Amino acid sequence: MSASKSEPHPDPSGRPPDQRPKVAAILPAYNEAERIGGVLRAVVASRLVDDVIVVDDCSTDRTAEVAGQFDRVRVVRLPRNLGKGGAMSAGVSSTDAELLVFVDADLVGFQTHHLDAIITPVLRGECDMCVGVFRGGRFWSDTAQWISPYISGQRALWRRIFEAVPMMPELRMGAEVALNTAARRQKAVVRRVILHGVSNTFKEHKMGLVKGAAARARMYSEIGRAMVRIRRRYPRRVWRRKGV
Ligand SMILES: Nc1nc2c(ncn2[C@@H]2O[C@H](COP(=O)(O)OP(=O)(O)O)[C@@H](O)[C@H]2O)c(=O)[nH]1
Ligand SMILES: [Mg+2]
Repeated sequence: MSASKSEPHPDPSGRPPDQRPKVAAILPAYNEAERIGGVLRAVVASRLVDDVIVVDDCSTDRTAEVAGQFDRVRVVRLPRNLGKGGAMSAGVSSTDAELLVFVDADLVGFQTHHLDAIITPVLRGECDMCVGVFRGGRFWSDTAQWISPYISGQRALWRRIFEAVPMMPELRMGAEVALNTAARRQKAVVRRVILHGVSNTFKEHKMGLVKGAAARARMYSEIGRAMVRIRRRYPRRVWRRKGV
């Protein structure tokens, strides 16, 4: 599964790598051995990405082994499960990249041009955070993103927005809502791009109906808790005083 076999895509930012900020793609992955290969093939073929990091925190399948077969991929293995927010933080700590792009490891139909479409508006200075929204992949993926378009794991953002959420390692599946709040509080310009033909794999499909439904319920409670925590920790006036 070497990336070198596929031709790299042209750089849509139009800038040579030494004249643009360093970009790291970070994929939090827990038990995604069956799905991560397809996503990584798309990521490693991007000319916009300098560093590809997979964070695996105690998967019980071969996620780390599959990821490790890609030439350009660095696998960060954590000794205990920290949840998605913890994995994202560990990925960020392992790189000095200024521009971060997060991608879920269970995407279906994700291609290099989708990744580039998320990164390019930030690189070009058109926005500070760009969120990728599914469309035309699967009905329920589309519906979920139609209801809550900003709760997406696919996003590019400046490192400073990520670092403005100090409790990120504890937020588990609440990571994205916290980033949305941090971006709003920083008055960051946020844009959405549509990822045509992309969808994700449902928890119920990955884990079975009962465990999947329990994981979904847990996810909604983690999102709710994260919203409360970040708003409590950073009420609007405190952020104003901090000047961010
Ligand atoms: N490293 C790590 N990744 C996780 C964890 N929980 C979820 N993820 C990853 O985060 C991404 C999104 O998670 P998923 O369960 O698919 O959430 P959904 O897409 O919102 O249903 C996938 O790549 C998961 O493998 C975790 O505890 N640790
Ligand atoms: Mg998913």
